[in-house]
Parts: sequence; structure tokens; C-alpha cells
Amino acid sequence: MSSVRDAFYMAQAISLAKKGRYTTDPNPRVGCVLVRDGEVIGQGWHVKAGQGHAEVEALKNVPDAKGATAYVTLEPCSHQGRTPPCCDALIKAGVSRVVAAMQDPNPQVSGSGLKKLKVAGIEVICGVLQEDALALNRGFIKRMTDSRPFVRSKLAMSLDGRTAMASGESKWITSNEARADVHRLRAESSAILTGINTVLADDPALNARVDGDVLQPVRVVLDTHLNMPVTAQMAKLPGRSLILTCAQDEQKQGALQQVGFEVYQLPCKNGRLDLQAVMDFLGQQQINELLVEAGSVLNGALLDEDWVDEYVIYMAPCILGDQGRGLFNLPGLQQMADKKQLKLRDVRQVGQDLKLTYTPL
Ligand code: AOF
Ligand code: ZN
Repeated sequence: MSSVRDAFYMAQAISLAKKGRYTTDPNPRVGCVLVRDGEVIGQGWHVKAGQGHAEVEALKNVPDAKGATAYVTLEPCSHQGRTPPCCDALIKAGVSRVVAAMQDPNPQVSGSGLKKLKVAGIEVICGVLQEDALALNRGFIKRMTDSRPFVRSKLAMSLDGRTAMASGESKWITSNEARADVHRLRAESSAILTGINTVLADDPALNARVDGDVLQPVRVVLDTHLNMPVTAQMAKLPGRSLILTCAQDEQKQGALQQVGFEVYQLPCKNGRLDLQAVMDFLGQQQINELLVEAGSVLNGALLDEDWVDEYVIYMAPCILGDQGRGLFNLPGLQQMADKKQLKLRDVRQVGQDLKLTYTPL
């Protein structure tokens, strides 16, 4: 039976898992706490793919874990991946109870870890603080269940809903604080998606400028006709820069590869990159969380085809006027009955701006 005490220790395990927020990709963020007789005897979290899983980290330096309860934010794995199965380590250590927050959506595990522990005579409980555990790894879960990333679009706008002046000038609408918050969003993301027009207009770096150890997100540019200039600064930055294109131009492709881009040819639909093919491709590339930072054309297409799982919108206390640019290009939308409806999930103040989080209905 689960109890208030189980929730208390699971909350600690979730806090530990969050320490891996910027580094575990493509693996999930996982935390583990070992408790015996009301005392925490070990704790650990997964830091990096290829390194110890949370359970193994928690068991490290614990000479005797016999009879302990292990609180883990994800079902302990039962398979040999880059590292050996955590179930075996827990069984060998002699823990008598395992409390998991959720089942591992990885088809290589999905329940078989919990089963293995039970067969070994360990008491197993699953589902404690499940909602919090799900929120930790929405990208990993999405990729495991749907073979595509969790898609979050970040937008910055004025009080009157404009994202740039008519000229395209957009630096800066939001406050320093909001822009620092965006860098944390970038650091949490596996990849950042933008369109070629944004690159041509802004030559963005699309990297995460935050302190500490972070895995830089993969930069992905949708460039239907292969218009990327070889001088684009992102190619020179650490980490991967990908161009997805419909064009077949070996010479241009070679020149872009020479300066550091990876170029992939994907199917076209109605004269544009097929977004289904893009999402499938990003899933294959093990992208868990995709952050869209794009203009109104790509955002319109993504909204129109229902690809976005979450919108993060920063609203600044300024007015750009009705000549300014809107957020979504949706030419097919003519009647109120067709309006796109979202659900408000969170509101908070960041500097002088409002950070609004929405999900599709
Ligand atoms: C756990 N504890 O801390 C993590 C788990 O290739 P590997 O060995 O790194 O295994 C990756 C898979 O293991 C990953 O896809 C997920 O199913 C599980 N992650 N499991 O028991 C952990 N990070
Ligand atoms: Zn494991």
C-alpha cells in the first residue's frame, strides 16, 4: 500500500531527477532514493546517457542496502542497454520494496522491470506521484509511444499580439529575464526547429546560453529549396546543425557540409517539407523535446496540422501597432467557427513580461 511517506520520498527522488534536466538526452531524467528505517541511506540520479542509471548511482557507496525501500521516478530497467539492468542491481543489493512513479514507456522495458522485481520476491508499487513523473519526461514518453518528439513552440509578442515590426525587426520585444528563461528552455530541449527565413533574417545562434553543464540542443532548419548561406554562424558553433530540404543539389549540399552542416533530403508536400516526414525523422534522431523558434509561416503550418503539444508565449508590455507582424500565418482561417482554440495551463510573471503556457484542446 502506498502512503504519505511514499509520496514524501518520491518527491525527493523527483527533485533529484530534475538535476539531470539539461544532460540526460536521449535518456529520461530519473532519480532514486534508498530509505531504511526512516533514514535516507542513498540517493542518485541519471546524469548522462552511457553513465550509471539513477538506481545504480543511489546504490553506490551504500555498503548494505538489505531491506531498504528504493523510490524511483521510473520503473527500473530490465534490459541490457548502454548499461546493465537496474533490476538486477536492486535484487542483488537485497532491497525489499520498490516504489516507482510510473512504468517505463520504453518497449524494451514497459512492465517487465516491475515483473522481474516481483518474481524476485520484492514488494512493488507503481504510480506514486505519477503526474509529476510524467511531466519530467514528456519528450522521452512521446518518442517512446509515438516515435516523434514532444513539440513546444516558444513565441514572443507585444500586448497587441505582434511578434515583429512590418520590416521584420523584432529585437527585442521581451525583457532580459524572459530571454534568459528562453535559454533555459533551449537547454532543456533536445533540438530547436526553425525555418530558413528566420535564418536569412536573423542569422541566429540557436544555442543555450546558460551556466553549468548542458548538452547543447541540435539545431534543425527547414530549408525546402536549400537557400542556407554557407556563412551562417550556427554551423560554426559546438553541436549539430541539421538542414532538412526537399532540394537535390549536390554541389550546394557539399558546400554546406564542408562548413559543418548535416544535410538531409526529405519528402515534399504541396511544395513544402512534409511535416509528418520531419517529425518521423526527428524521432529517428532520438529527439525527445523539440523547441520551435520560428516565424509565422512555420508556426502557422505546425498549428494547422496540429503538431504542437505546448505553446510558451511571452507577452511584453509594449504595443507594436497594427502594421506589425502576427504570430501565425493561417490563410485558410476565415470564420470564427474555424478559430484555433487553446487551453491555458499556466501564467507567471518573468521580469515585466507574462509567461503563458497553453496546450491544444
Ligand atoms: C532506469 N534508471 O536512471 C534510467 C532508465 O542505454 P541505457 O543503458 O542508458 O538505457 C536507456 C534506457 O533505460 C532508457 O531508454 C529507459 O528505458 C531506461 N532509463 N532506467 O531504470 C534510469 N535513465
Ligand atoms: Zn536502469
